[in-house]
Amino acid sequence: MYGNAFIDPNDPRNKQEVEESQELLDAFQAKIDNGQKIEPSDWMPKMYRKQLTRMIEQHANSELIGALPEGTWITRAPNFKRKMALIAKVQDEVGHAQLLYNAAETLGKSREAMLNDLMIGKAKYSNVFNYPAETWGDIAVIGFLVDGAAIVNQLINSKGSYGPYCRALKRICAEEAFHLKQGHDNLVALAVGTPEQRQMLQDAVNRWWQPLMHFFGPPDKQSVHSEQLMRWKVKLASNDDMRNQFLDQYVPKILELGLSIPDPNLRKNSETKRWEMSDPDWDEFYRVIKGDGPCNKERLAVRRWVKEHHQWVTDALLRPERVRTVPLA
Ligand code: FAQ
Repeated sequence: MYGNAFIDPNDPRNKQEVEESQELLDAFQAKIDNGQKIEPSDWMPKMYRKQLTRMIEQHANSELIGALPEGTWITRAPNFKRKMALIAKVQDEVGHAQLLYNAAETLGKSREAMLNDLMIGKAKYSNVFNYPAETWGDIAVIGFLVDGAAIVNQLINSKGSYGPYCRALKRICAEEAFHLKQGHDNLVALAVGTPEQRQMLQDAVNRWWQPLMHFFGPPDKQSVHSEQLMRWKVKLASNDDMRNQFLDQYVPKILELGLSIPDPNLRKNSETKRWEMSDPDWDEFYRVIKGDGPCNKERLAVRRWVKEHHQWVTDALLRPERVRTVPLA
């Protein structure tokens, strides 16, 4: 058990979910409809617990793995100021994972189990982090557009029904606002730089555009969980609505820097106010999230390495009896 937030599902006091009467289900839904938050000690349907655990765990995993593509550029940052900013950002992302694992633990799954499921490839994390950061241009695009996409999603989710998740997201969004500024500063520096720098940035935008369109999940008609999650106000916008909101906010910002978007069919329909675009390759999306993306193996290998080499830190903190101490001469 890690921290004091973990609720042991085998403890008889936490067995409220066994009695799933219609009356309880109706009262639960009424609470959500009234805008009240659900807290860890409240009764909740088994499926609510399961769905939230799945979503928060995937989100926590994304923050942890999300530190890796940018982390590879810390030693190669173009100057000291950018290196310091990147170190701080990467550290923040790992901190976000901590906050989210804490929130997920309140639902009964231990952090150890979540990290283990991640390491063995059983648990998912965001598709975008299975792509390489090939140049410094990719760092600008991740900092501005991936963080921008994450903020769109997280601001919406922070108004959801589960108290611990919403509180974690409020804090995360505040920090992400700084990430966005460092991403934008990087992006502008390259966009107004030499022709080579502009080209490097444009290439990065071209590489990341499709993964970014995938980021918000499959189209609404293919989404498996949206309907239930929206009824429970865990999600407050559908995948397509979030994607649309992202395009509304970020397409003008990309175009005003003189960059282009690698989709000739992208345009806003003035009547429906919705963006129309080429259908992103959804087969690629499903391949990547099932473990067959360009960097999936590399990302999980890092987690295995960390487990192997840093287990002693966990042991020292949580199981000091297992740590062999060497007497000082
Ligand atoms: N990647 O039924 P739906 C960040 C899966 S944090 C991988 O529509 P749902 C910060 C989905 O799990 C980024 N898998 O799913 C940062 C399900 O599979 P399952 C993470 C995806 O839950 C920035 C299946 O497809 N953010 O970036 C993805 O209703 C920069 C069917 O899909 C969150 O996790 C995907 N993109 O909606 C860090 C936010 N999309 O579980 C470092 C919380 C879908 O049945 C640097 N999550 N799938 O096997 C959410 O809001 C939702 O879970 C969605 C998906 C919107 C992601």
